Amino acid sequence: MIEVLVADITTLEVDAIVNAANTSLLGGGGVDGAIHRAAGPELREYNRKLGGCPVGEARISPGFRLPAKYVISTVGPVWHGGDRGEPELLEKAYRSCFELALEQGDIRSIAFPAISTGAYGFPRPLAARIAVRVMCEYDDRFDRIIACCYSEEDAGIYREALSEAGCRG
Ligand code: AR6
Repeated sequence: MIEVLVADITTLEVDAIVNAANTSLLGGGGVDGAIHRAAGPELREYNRKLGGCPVGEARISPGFRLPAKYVISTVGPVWHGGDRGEPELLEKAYRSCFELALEQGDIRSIAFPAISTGAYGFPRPLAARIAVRVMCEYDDRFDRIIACCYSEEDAGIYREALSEAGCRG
Protein backbone atom coordinates (compact mmCIF):
# COMPACT_ATOMS: atom_id res chain seq x y z
CA MET A 1 0.00 0.00 0.00
CA ILE A 2 1.59 3.28 -1.09
CA GLU A 3 0.47 6.36 0.83
CA VAL A 4 0.94 9.96 -0.19
CA LEU A 5 1.27 12.22 2.87
CA VAL A 6 1.97 15.90 3.28
CA ALA A 7 4.17 16.06 6.37
CA ASP A 8 7.51 16.87 7.90
CA ILE A 9 9.21 13.49 7.54
CA THR A 10 10.96 13.87 10.92
CA THR A 11 7.60 13.53 12.70
CA LEU A 12 6.60 10.19 11.19
CA GLU A 13 6.29 7.12 13.42
CA VAL A 14 7.58 4.56 10.99
CA ASP A 15 10.35 1.98 11.14
CA ALA A 16 12.57 3.94 8.74
CA ILE A 17 12.70 7.37 7.18
CA VAL A 18 14.85 8.01 4.14
CA ASN A 19 17.18 10.99 4.03
CA ALA A 20 18.10 12.81 0.81
CA ALA A 21 21.69 13.28 1.89
CA ASN A 22 24.94 14.32 0.23
CA THR A 23 27.95 12.04 -0.19
CA SER A 24 29.46 13.09 3.16
CA LEU A 25 26.40 11.88 5.15
CA LEU A 26 27.27 14.58 7.68
CA GLY A 27 24.23 16.82 7.15
CA GLY A 28 23.25 19.75 4.97
CA GLY A 29 20.17 21.81 4.13
CA GLY A 30 16.62 20.81 3.21
CA VAL A 31 15.30 17.51 4.48
CA ASP A 32 18.85 16.45 5.42
CA GLY A 33 19.18 19.41 7.78
CA ALA A 34 15.76 18.75 9.30
CA ILE A 35 16.57 15.07 9.93
CA HIS A 36 19.94 15.85 11.52
CA ARG A 37 18.38 18.51 13.78
CA ALA A 38 15.61 16.17 14.91
CA ALA A 39 17.83 13.09 15.34
CA GLY A 40 20.42 15.00 17.35
CA PRO A 41 24.22 15.20 17.01
CA GLU A 42 24.49 11.42 17.51
CA LEU A 43 23.46 10.91 13.88
CA ARG A 44 26.38 12.95 12.59
CA GLU A 45 28.78 11.15 14.94
CA TYR A 46 27.49 7.77 13.82
CA ASN A 47 27.60 8.67 10.13
CA ARG A 48 31.16 9.93 10.40
CA LYS A 49 32.19 6.30 10.92
CA LEU A 50 30.34 5.22 7.75
CA GLY A 51 32.83 7.13 5.61
CA GLY A 52 30.40 8.66 3.13
CA CYS A 53 28.14 7.23 0.45
CA PRO A 54 28.38 7.36 -3.37
CA VAL A 55 25.48 8.65 -5.50
CA GLY A 56 22.81 5.98 -5.93
CA GLU A 57 23.81 3.98 -2.85
CA ALA A 58 22.37 4.00 0.69
CA ARG A 59 23.56 3.63 4.29
CA ILE A 60 21.62 2.90 7.47
CA SER A 61 21.86 4.51 10.91
CA PRO A 62 19.78 4.42 14.10
CA GLY A 63 17.06 7.08 14.39
CA PHE A 64 18.42 8.37 17.71
CA ARG A 65 15.97 11.08 18.93
CA LEU A 66 13.58 10.59 15.99
CA PRO A 67 10.33 8.64 16.36
CA ALA A 68 11.62 6.47 13.47
CA LYS A 69 13.83 3.50 14.43
CA TYR A 70 16.20 3.99 11.51
CA VAL A 71 17.43 6.62 9.08
CA ILE A 72 18.33 5.30 5.65
CA SER A 73 20.47 7.91 3.92
CA THR A 74 20.77 7.89 0.19
CA VAL A 75 22.40 10.28 -2.24
CA GLY A 76 20.35 11.22 -5.28
CA PRO A 77 21.87 12.65 -8.46
CA VAL A 78 22.24 16.36 -9.16
CA TRP A 79 20.14 17.22 -12.24
CA HIS A 80 22.32 18.33 -15.15
CA GLY A 81 19.69 18.22 -17.90
CA GLY A 82 18.95 14.50 -17.94
CA ASP A 83 21.66 13.09 -20.19
CA ARG A 84 24.13 12.17 -17.47
CA GLY A 85 22.26 9.12 -16.27
CA GLU A 86 20.21 11.08 -13.73
CA PRO A 87 17.00 9.02 -14.09
CA GLU A 88 18.90 5.73 -13.71
CA LEU A 89 20.78 7.05 -10.68
CA LEU A 90 17.59 8.24 -9.01
CA GLU A 91 15.99 4.86 -9.59
CA LYS A 92 19.10 3.19 -8.14
CA ALA A 93 18.90 5.42 -5.04
CA TYR A 94 15.30 4.34 -4.34
CA ARG A 95 16.14 0.70 -5.00
CA SER A 96 19.20 0.83 -2.70
CA CYS A 97 17.01 2.10 0.15
CA PHE A 98 14.50 -0.70 -0.27
CA GLU A 99 17.22 -3.37 -0.49
CA LEU A 100 18.92 -2.06 2.64
CA ALA A 101 15.58 -1.96 4.47
CA LEU A 102 14.91 -5.59 3.53
CA GLU A 103 18.42 -6.65 4.61
CA GLN A 104 17.90 -4.98 8.00
CA GLY A 105 15.06 -7.42 8.59
CA ASP A 106 12.83 -5.43 10.97
CA ILE A 107 11.60 -2.65 8.71
CA ARG A 108 7.94 -2.97 7.72
CA SER A 109 7.15 0.72 7.20
CA ILE A 110 9.30 3.23 5.32
CA ALA A 111 8.84 6.88 4.34
CA PHE A 112 10.63 8.67 1.51
CA PRO A 113 11.04 12.37 0.78
CA ALA A 114 11.12 13.49 -2.87
CA ILE A 115 14.83 12.70 -3.34
CA SER A 116 16.84 15.10 -5.55
CA THR A 117 13.91 17.47 -6.21
CA GLY A 118 15.09 20.31 -3.95
CA ALA A 119 18.68 21.57 -3.98
CA TYR A 120 19.61 18.93 -6.58
CA GLY A 121 17.07 20.30 -9.10
CA PHE A 122 15.54 17.09 -10.47
CA PRO A 123 12.21 17.84 -12.25
CA ARG A 124 9.45 16.89 -9.83
CA PRO A 125 7.05 15.06 -12.16
CA LEU A 126 9.80 12.85 -13.60
CA ALA A 127 11.22 12.18 -10.13
CA ALA A 128 7.75 11.20 -8.85
CA ARG A 129 7.24 8.78 -11.77
CA ILE A 130 10.58 7.12 -11.01
CA ALA A 131 9.87 6.98 -7.25
CA VAL A 132 6.41 5.50 -7.77
CA ARG A 133 7.68 2.90 -10.23
CA VAL A 134 10.19 1.53 -7.70
CA MET A 135 7.72 1.82 -4.79
CA CYS A 136 5.21 -0.29 -6.72
CA GLU A 137 7.83 -3.00 -7.23
CA TYR A 138 8.44 -3.32 -3.49
CA ASP A 139 4.84 -2.76 -2.43
CA ASP A 140 4.13 -6.34 -1.41
CA ARG A 141 7.21 -6.60 0.82
CA PHE A 142 6.25 -3.78 3.25
CA ASP A 143 3.18 -2.91 5.33
CA ARG A 144 3.49 0.80 4.55
CA ILE A 145 5.41 2.72 1.91
CA ILE A 146 4.96 6.45 2.34
CA ALA A 147 5.72 9.16 -0.21
CA CYS A 148 6.23 12.03 2.24
CA CYS A 149 5.62 15.30 0.41
CA TYR A 150 6.44 18.72 1.75
CA SER A 151 3.66 20.54 -0.12
CA GLU A 152 0.15 19.86 -1.40
CA GLU A 153 1.43 20.56 -4.89
CA ASP A 154 3.99 17.78 -4.59
CA ALA A 155 1.33 15.42 -3.25
CA GLY A 156 -0.74 16.12 -6.37
CA ILE A 157 2.24 15.21 -8.56
CA TYR A 158 2.63 11.91 -6.70
CA ARG A 159 -1.07 11.08 -6.88
CA GLU A 160 -0.97 11.61 -10.62
CA ALA A 161 2.13 9.44 -10.96
CA LEU A 162 0.42 6.71 -8.92
CA SER A 163 -2.69 6.71 -11.05
CA GLU A 164 -0.58 6.71 -14.24
CA ALA A 165 1.35 3.71 -12.91
CA GLY A 166 -1.91 1.92 -12.14
CA CYS A 167 -0.49 1.05 -8.75
CA ARG A 168 -2.31 0.76 -5.42
CA GLY A 169 -2.21 4.15 -3.73
N1 AR6 B 1 10.09 16.65 5.34
C1 AR6 B 1 9.78 16.17 4.11
N2 AR6 B 1 10.27 16.70 2.95
C2 AR6 B 1 11.08 17.77 3.06
C3 AR6 B 1 11.45 18.33 4.30
C4 AR6 B 1 10.93 17.71 5.48
N3 AR6 B 1 11.22 18.17 6.71
N4 AR6 B 1 12.28 19.39 4.07
C5 AR6 B 1 12.41 19.48 2.73
N5 AR6 B 1 11.69 18.53 2.11
P1 AR6 B 1 16.31 18.59 -0.59
P2 AR6 B 1 17.89 17.08 -2.59
C6 AR6 B 1 11.56 18.23 0.67
O1 AR6 B 1 16.87 19.87 -1.11
O2 AR6 B 1 17.26 17.82 -3.71
C7 AR6 B 1 20.90 18.93 1.21
O3 AR6 B 1 21.64 20.06 1.53
C8 AR6 B 1 11.82 19.33 -0.32
O4 AR6 B 1 10.68 20.14 -0.47
O5 AR6 B 1 16.21 18.38 0.86
O6 AR6 B 1 18.03 15.58 -2.69
C9 AR6 B 1 21.75 17.66 1.21
O7 AR6 B 1 22.77 17.71 2.17
C10 AR6 B 1 12.12 18.53 -1.58
O8 AR6 B 1 10.91 18.15 -2.22
O9 AR6 B 1 17.18 17.32 -1.16
C11 AR6 B 1 22.28 17.61 -0.17
O10 AR6 B 1 23.43 18.42 -0.31
C12 AR6 B 1 12.78 17.25 -1.07
O11 AR6 B 1 12.55 17.27 0.36
C13 AR6 B 1 21.18 18.20 -1.00
O12 AR6 B 1 20.45 19.06 -0.14
C14 AR6 B 1 14.25 17.13 -1.34
O13 AR6 B 1 14.88 18.40 -1.25
C15 AR6 B 1 20.24 17.13 -1.51
O14 AR6 B 1 19.32 17.71 -2.38
